Amino acid sequence: DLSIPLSSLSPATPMTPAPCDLGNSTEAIKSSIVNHVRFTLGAYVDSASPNDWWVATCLAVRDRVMDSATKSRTLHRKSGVRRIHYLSLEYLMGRLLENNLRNSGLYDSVKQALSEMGKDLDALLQSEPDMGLGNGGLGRLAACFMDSLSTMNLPAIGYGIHYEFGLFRQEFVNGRQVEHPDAWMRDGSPWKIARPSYRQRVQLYGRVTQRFDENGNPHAQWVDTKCLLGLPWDIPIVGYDSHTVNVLRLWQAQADEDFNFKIFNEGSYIEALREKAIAETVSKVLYPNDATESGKELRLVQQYFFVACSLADIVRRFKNGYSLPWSEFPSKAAIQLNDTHPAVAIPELMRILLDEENLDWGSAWKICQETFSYTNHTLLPEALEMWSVGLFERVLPRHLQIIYRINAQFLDGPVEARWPGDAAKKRVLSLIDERGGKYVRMAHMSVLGGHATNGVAALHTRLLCERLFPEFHELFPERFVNITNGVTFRRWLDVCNPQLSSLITETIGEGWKKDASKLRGLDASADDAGFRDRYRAIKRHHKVVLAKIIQDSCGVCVSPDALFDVQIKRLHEYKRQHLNLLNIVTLYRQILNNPKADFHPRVFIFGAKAAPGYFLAKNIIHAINSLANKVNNDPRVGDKLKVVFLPNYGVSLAEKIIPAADLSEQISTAGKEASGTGNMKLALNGALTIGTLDGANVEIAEEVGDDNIFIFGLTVEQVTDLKARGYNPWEYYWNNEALRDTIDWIGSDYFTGHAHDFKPLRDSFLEHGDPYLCLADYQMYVDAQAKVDAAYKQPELWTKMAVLNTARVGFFSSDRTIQDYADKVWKLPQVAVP
Ligand code: B1N
Repeated sequence: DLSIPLSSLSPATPMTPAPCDLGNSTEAIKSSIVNHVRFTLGAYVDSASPNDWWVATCLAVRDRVMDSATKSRTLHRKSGVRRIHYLSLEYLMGRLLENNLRNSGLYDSVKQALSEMGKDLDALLQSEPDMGLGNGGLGRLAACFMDSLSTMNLPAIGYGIHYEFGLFRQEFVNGRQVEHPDAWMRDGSPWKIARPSYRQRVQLYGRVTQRFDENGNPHAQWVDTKCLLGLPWDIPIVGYDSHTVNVLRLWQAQADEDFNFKIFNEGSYIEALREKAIAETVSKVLYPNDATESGKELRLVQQYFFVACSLADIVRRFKNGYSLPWSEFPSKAAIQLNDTHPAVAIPELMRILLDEENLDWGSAWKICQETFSYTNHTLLPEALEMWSVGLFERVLPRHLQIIYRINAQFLDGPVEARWPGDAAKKRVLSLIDERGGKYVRMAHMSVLGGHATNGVAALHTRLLCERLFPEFHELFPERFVNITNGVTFRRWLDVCNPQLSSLITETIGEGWKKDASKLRGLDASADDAGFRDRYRAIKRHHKVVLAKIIQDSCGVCVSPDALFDVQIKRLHEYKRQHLNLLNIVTLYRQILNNPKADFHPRVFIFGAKAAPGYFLAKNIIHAINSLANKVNNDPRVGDKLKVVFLPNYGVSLAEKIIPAADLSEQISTAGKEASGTGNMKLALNGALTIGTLDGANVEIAEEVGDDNIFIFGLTVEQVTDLKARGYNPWEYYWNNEALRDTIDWIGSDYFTGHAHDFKPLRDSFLEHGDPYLCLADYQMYVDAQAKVDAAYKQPELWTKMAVLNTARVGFFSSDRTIQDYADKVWKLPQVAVP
């Protein structure tokens, strides 16, 4: 039993006056909010702006949360349990106020308090800017994990970068994507707290020399470096119905004042400030790439900067908190690498242990392996991080030396023992890729430097073992584990769909909020016509709300009685938004050719950002917008078909779209989507999936049952066979008239008046070999869509299927995912905060 008496948590200081009333009564909250309006913001209650009220409300909530944060921190320190440190370059948090209100149980009293002061909580909630410090699934997963860690009373710290600009804001101009900077914290943020006393200094560049310790032993010394300071900002993470408040600690880069001081004294005032500005670019902006890597120096500097700050913070806590030998470090600290982006943590911990703490190589390496574990999020070759040795050597010369030594010991040790004299095996296993230039393979280092490597869905983990790391898997089979992704049901049901949340609680009690497997209790309700009516009414309500958003942001009027068909995710060829487009164009042609056909009206809804430098992705956006423009204004089509592309897709927009979706498009080429997490959120909210057997779709199909999902397309094995035989998209083109007409139409001047506009897209299908096999899956997809149409015409059947989806996706709660990590990888006990 790890619980500690509450009295031991706060130091006995009888002289300290009682803090002001942080109670949860409406009166206490009202006075907190008013105090913040007056004394924090210096505003008059009568004339405070909506933003003032929002800030004051956040601060009133934060005051209450900080108390638990301090208690959690003290308990974790005093009980001396192991903590998990989650290292991620991205956290897609979205808005925080509503989540914090619902999780902390303050929602009703704050709503009441505001309403008694003539303010509308809902309006305040919608005015919060999104904290969009991530690209897509990987960053949103990190945010869901933070929620689950606090909810499940696990001692945790999330580490990341305090980007001044998050993911760009997207706008369409004549159907084309235009990017704008996202100044999410231009006015500051009430959720973050600076911690200047925990500032860190990190080194970069420079060269390596030797020094000798007191025993005359040589150690490497990293000298002539440039220095950066890292200022930590803490964001409290409130769990649902738990008193654990962990923190997300984000590092902001600052210039090293000492460094500047020298230049100042030499009289170069302007030069000194220029250095300062350069230093601050390190945490300026999030790289807008999802599942692609760019190999840019600033990106490597970003990675090392936040890793070095975080490790120094973890080491500080270990050294200050305990007087234990270094061999005990792993019993206090587990470190999870969210993909390879923070993998430089492995040589950095080695550097600290060897060069600063004077440990021998063997002891240091053992500590590293016991501390780290690595999550792989992609098999796409272009997303596997490789840093050129030249760049690495310039930025991190000491780390490169360490990597070379890790590599030599690995190749001469276990690899030589397992495959004596086999140079080919050494080439594929090496940490250095030498197939053309020399590159550091960050994924190999991550597998080697830790004790566990996991994939994010069952299929993905199998492919990881069989295709990406077969030799590593042969050497260290026990190191590979599957941990299927999950999403937090608080944000993705309770917050975004409170109506459905209430209906569920009314039907099966509220146990599901902490144990999602209890949702199975709803299975029986699928056969209850009264329940189905209410379920359908909730879906319709959200469709009405979304229709208004569509009207406002796209200027298109859509009927809530149409089938809402949704594809929301990053724009990437492997996700195949262009396969969706092929089907829509095909339907458009069918409607023109056969106006009387019995086709249920459908609204195709897209949300997606393309990486600014991803030319074909941007061409696909332009094509969908141009198609939308034609279809929506074609009187021959009327209400049968509408196509809308909502601009600036992100967490907050997702919260509006997901509860309103009827159909969830999960149509990636089999073997390409590691997991997907939007698929889980949509199924939870009662959208049926049309999808391939890829990523977590496979497990969703197993959970909901084959009758409650529309699966189509080639399997991973069939994709492999087809490619081995020699895939030729022209065969499909010539053998399928409807497909041919569709592609020809896209290549014509019909949509914009310029035939060349979509030539890149057309050529990708044919001239460039259709690398993601859209044409191979086209007919199966069109047929599956016809089945969807037939099923939607039977509302009772459809609703039954939808209810069964909600009832059967409990497995995809991130609480289950986090429990899997805690059990299988981190060996972390729960510590209840009283
Ligand atoms: O991670 C998600 C998965 O659900 C998705 O299937 C997967 O595509 C996504 C480089 C990535 N993999 N790799 C990235 C992001 C940013 C970047 O700079 C790669 N994102 C994923 C969660 O497991």
